[in-house]
Amino acid sequence: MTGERRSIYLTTPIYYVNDKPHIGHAYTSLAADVLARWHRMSGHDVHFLTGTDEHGQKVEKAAEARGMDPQLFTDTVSQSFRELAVRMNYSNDDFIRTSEERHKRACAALWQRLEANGEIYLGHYEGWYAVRDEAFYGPDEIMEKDGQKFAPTGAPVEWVREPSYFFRLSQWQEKLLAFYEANPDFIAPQTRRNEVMSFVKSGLTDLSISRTSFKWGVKVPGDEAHVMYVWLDALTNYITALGYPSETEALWRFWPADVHFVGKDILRFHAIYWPAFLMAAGLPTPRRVFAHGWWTNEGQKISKSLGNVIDPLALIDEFGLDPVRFFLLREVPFGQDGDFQRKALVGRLNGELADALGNLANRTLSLIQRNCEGTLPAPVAAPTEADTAFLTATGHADAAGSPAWLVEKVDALLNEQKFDAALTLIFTSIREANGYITREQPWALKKTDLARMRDVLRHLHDALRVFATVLRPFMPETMEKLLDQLAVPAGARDLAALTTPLPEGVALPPPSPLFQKIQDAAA
Ligand code: ME8
Repeated sequence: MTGERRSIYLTTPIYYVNDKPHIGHAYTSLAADVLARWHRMSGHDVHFLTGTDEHGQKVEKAAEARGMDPQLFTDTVSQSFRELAVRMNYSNDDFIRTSEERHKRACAALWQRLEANGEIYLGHYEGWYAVRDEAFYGPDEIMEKDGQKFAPTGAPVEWVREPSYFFRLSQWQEKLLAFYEANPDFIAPQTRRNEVMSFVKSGLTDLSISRTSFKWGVKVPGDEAHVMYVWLDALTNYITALGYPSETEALWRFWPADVHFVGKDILRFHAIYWPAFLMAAGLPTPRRVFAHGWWTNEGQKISKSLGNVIDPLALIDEFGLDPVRFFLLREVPFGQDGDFQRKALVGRLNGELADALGNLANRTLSLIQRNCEGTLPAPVAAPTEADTAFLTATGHADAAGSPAWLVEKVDALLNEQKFDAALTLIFTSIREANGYITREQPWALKKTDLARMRDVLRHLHDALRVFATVLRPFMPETMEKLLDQLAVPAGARDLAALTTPLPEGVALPPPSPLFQKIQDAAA
């Protein structure tokens, strides 16, 4: 939006293909999608990556349980994540699968580089492992219940004893702490940064990075009895997708990543192991890892055994895609845990989308259609005090000028991944616009002061154009529809175009409702 064009790289976690996607997976990718769309609309060069994590014991076991060959099984489940991306209207530039050849090449290259740098040695692992988390746990982290041993995450653990290669993570403790100090924005939100730092301060041990007790993984170069630890394999996806090990490839311009979006459950892997691997390999470290919170369903933990897993596709079928996209980012401050409540979804959809935004657009556009021959009027008189107050409140720097501050504020908030705050700000402006239309009553002016009515409608049209533009990344389809109804040309829908007013006399198509209200007995 301002300043020079930058290359921006945004990623989601690559999801395990042990089961079909649910609302949590949809949520992380949605956040990345909105930011990708915003940056593109600001004129930046964006690469947005998502995909699937296909190796490891967890996936191997899921395939076994269904009596399927792991490759065939992952082909099927990976496809359901691809379909989710299409149904959620994500604008990802690539979809990576860790069973692809390009990825195996990148993993081997990274391994060899770490080995050449003296960061890897062969030893023996003996300790606890949780297949569900694909993570090793120290003896002091283990809890016992009814004779069963568990990780702090609640995942059952098993005792593993096998030959293993190790990464010298213990040597990186001080360097990691110095890195966090030098890069205060690397881990967000701040509370999570403190957690990671105290974990690192408490001491790091060398990390087992290969397994020998199963086969479904990337083979260790030069020692095929070992497959790589699935997290070393998985994290590498972020550079595979940019052409690593060829650092001269065009896509390499996107490294380091601007934001790795992750859930809080996998922050440690991204904030500790990943920068350590990269520093050890002599590669630049990502700029930020943002760990968002955890969704529950009507107050309960989401779990298959409770049978309360929220299927994003069912939600889309019931409420429409854009209301679901809007709700997920509007309802809960990004970074905090959130509870999914149907009642809240219906309330937001009816109150904010249908009433506040939908009605405003419909009333304004219907009045223009009926009373201005369906063409865009130009302001005639100098703005009144009420007009100036309204235009300023809805983001215009001045009554005649550009919608500077709203766009700049939304930009600043989105650069900190404050999606909810950006939406709150936009909807506060929309409420101002509703106040203005109620006070000015253009429908009454049509009998008393036609020129004034035209001016009021024009100001409302300008405000609606700003709202539709800044909301485009959140609700792409519906906001395109609104921009069509506002007669904003396809080439004038980015942020820079907002400074150029639409010419007088543009023909507007007949308006139609943007959102359907929900009459919800279940809410
Ligand atoms: O961890 N609320 O994959 P995964 C919010 N393959 N977000 C949720 C959620 C919930 N209830 N449930 C899941 C893995 N998520 C690894 C990642 S990356 C190199 C490898 C989201 O399929 C959230 O983003 O278990 C979480 O981090 C991710 O799904 C875990 O997906």
